[in-house]
Amino acid sequence: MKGLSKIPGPENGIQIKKSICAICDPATQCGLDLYIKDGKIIKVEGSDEHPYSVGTLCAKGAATRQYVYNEERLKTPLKRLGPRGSGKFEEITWDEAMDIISEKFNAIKAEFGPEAVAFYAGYSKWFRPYLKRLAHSFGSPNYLTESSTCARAMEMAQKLVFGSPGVPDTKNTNCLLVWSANPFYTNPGNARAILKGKERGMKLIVVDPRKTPTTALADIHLQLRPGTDGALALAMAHVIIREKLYDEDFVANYTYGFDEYKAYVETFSPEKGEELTGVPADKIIAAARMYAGVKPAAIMPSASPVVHHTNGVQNYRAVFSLIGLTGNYDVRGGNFVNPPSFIKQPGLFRSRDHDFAQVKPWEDMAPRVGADKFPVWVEIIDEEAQAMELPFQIRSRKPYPIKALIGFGLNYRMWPDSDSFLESLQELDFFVNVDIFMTDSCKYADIVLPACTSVERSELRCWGMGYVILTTPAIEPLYQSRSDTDIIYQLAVKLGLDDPLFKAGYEASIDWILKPSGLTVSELKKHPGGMFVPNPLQIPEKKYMKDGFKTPSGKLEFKSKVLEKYEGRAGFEALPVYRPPKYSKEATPEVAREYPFILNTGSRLPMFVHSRTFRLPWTKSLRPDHPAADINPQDAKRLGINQKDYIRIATPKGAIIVKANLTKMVQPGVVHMYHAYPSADVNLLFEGDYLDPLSGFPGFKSALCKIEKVEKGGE
Ligand SMILES: Nc1nc2c(c(=O)[nH]1)N[C@H]1C(S)=C(S)[C@@H](COP(=O)(O)OP(=O)(O)OC[C@H]3O[C@@H](n4cnc5c(=O)[nH]c(N)nc54)[C@H](O)[C@@H]3O)O[C@H]1N2
Ligand SMILES: Nc1nc2c(c(=O)[nH]1)N[C@H]1C(S)=C(S)[C@@H](COP(=O)(O)OP(=O)(O)OC[C@H]3O[C@@H](n4cnc5c(=O)[nH]c(N)nc54)[C@H](O)[C@@H]3O)O[C@H]1N2
Ligand SMILES: [Mo]
Repeated sequence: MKGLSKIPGPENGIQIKKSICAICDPATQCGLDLYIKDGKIIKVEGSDEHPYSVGTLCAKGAATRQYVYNEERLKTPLKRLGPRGSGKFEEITWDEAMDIISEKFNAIKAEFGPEAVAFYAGYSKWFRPYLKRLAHSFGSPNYLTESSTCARAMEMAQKLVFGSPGVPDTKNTNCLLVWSANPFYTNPGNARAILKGKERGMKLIVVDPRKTPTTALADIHLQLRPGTDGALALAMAHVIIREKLYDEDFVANYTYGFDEYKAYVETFSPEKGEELTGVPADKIIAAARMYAGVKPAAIMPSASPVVHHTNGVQNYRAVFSLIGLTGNYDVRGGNFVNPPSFIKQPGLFRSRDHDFAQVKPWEDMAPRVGADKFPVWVEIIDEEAQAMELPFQIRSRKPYPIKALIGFGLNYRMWPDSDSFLESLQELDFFVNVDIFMTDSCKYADIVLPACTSVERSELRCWGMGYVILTTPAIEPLYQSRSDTDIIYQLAVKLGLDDPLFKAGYEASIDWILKPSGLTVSELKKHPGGMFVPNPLQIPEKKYMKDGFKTPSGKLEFKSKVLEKYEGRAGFEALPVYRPPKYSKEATPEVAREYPFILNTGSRLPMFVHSRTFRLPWTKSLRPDHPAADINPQDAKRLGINQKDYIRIATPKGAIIVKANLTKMVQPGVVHMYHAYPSADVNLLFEGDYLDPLSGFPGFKSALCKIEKVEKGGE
């Protein structure tokens, strides 16, 4: 029975220490009970008292020991000896590493300006406010993150429609419209909330091109063709307006641009919707009636699948407009505005993490990377530069050169046309990568620094139910690894930055950030497993009635005033205009003749997180035949492909060879391929500028490809 097999106590020298699992990031961190003996983790369990994970762990968290004690861990700082990519390094001390980095950065700053040094965060979120502050204190606007392919475009769409994002109040809703997520693989908390909702009779509609554990529970599954979300949402709006199911009072008093939106929506009959999306007209009608008819109703979006298209933001604007149409904005059980507390996560307390990170106004620095190409990004995204542009600016040196880059978990396979990014990296004068493991990206760095894992560091986290934790190291950092924040703070000192909070230190910074909440480091340390926030914020409904909307018109915008300025620029239309994906049978029939399949990449697998868990024996064993692409058995039969045969997936840009996995999860005509495999990198198949012009997001989920059986393959 749980916990009984290894009873902690002085007689056996076993202690239980609390921590959190950060193998995935950031909304889904589970509480960990770590059994420690002689400074080593001997067993891992989920923490029963953690209100988010309530004792559970997924396959990845259960493999924590294989992650922490992995033989691929970086052990010491390294300095490159051989050519970039050769993997030849010499071990150096931390002092030497910090001296080399700070001297190089300061020399580049003196010659080219601080903006010539870029600071990048991969998928990890926990150290971001400190890293952004480091960049800005140094004087560089070029703090960039992985969110340039993840959450920011969804946020852009939300900001354009209603200013402040509304999160689905799943606990209180009577109808949940899941627009693209598959939380049974990606977000256990949301999956639990769906199961609970179903128990109390909540209706469930799921929009997904595939069959998944989430669609299996749905009352209505809208199985659209990838990248056609905008057309589907507009057809649903057509039904809602035609049948007068919309909230006339809300629309009349709190929205902008309804008449033009209505006129546009009139051209999207359910039949037209069916033609564009592949979803039968009667299902579109049924879904529209259900979503508009049941009150309150909430839309659960996802960070990536809808915006990984060349028309992504406009598509999500069409989806979010449904929230305005039905008056489900900022109401309990609808899309409720619950302001984030720390690192974009709600926690029912106020903090100053934004002010902490943004030490300088943007106007006092050079324009951010991507500012020219993505003006709407600059106008409404406050956090960072657009990282998709980084490889281009390194090569073009326009509008100014980028000479040095420090990545915290930089993985070049995250970018489309990953090969070209690798070439760009080699054009830099100086590249530093900080990672837990020796990755292929690290092999191209001049200096590599070893970071420790979540169980070896101190980290602040919060969860939506008003729970907060400041972890302390459960074990000492292994080898010579250090926590990312230690590295950031030490670098700030070495760089000679005149920054009071970097001088005061990490914990003093947390106290400063948490000041408005009344929480303190010393109080948090008394609760090693975390604590409920003492006076949780009571957040009222319909705050727009008093404060208006944070949009230029002060209303919810069916027609965007931000975008009105760009009249005539393709992709920047003020109405949520539907365009088919840049490569599709509608937009490029000639390409589609040669490349008849839709290539959809990166749908998550339950046992992998991007590139992180391929190296763990337990998680790897759950998908032994990989890299593999999913194809429908009908397509396979037609092409003479059997399970585990090797297939070649080719786009106009390139080709990879992988195994075939035949599954009815996938609709005919679509090939699904997981991303980030070192031995079959699907991002080689995308051109670097295959992007949504509005957000700069890559079209990872709707390109065109062909497949053929081949005799021998990669792995
Ligand atoms: N084709 C395709 N490409 C995609 C996607 C897709 O769906 N399809 N999805 C996109 C999306 S949504 C995302 S979020 C990105 C994710 O892409 P990445 O950011 O590349 O994600 P990871 O591979 O998880 O993490 C990058 C590195 O961070 C390291 N790391 C882990 N924890 C820490 C830590 O605490 N500190 C430090 N310093 N390093 C750490 C890992 O070892 C890894 O080498 O990929 C994007 N790319
Ligand atoms: N196990 C695991 N969990 C993760 C991650 C991971 O790598 N592994 N990554 C984390 C990250 S960075 C992210 S961004 C989230 C993503 O979280 P989710 O969005 O929940 O996961 P995905 O599998 O990327 O996409 C969800 C569904 O979108 C569908 N989809 C694909 N294309 C389209 C489309 O064009 N339109 C619509 N409507 N649906 C489409 C896919 O079929 C898939 O079933 O997961 C997070 N959680
Ligand atoms: Mo993501």
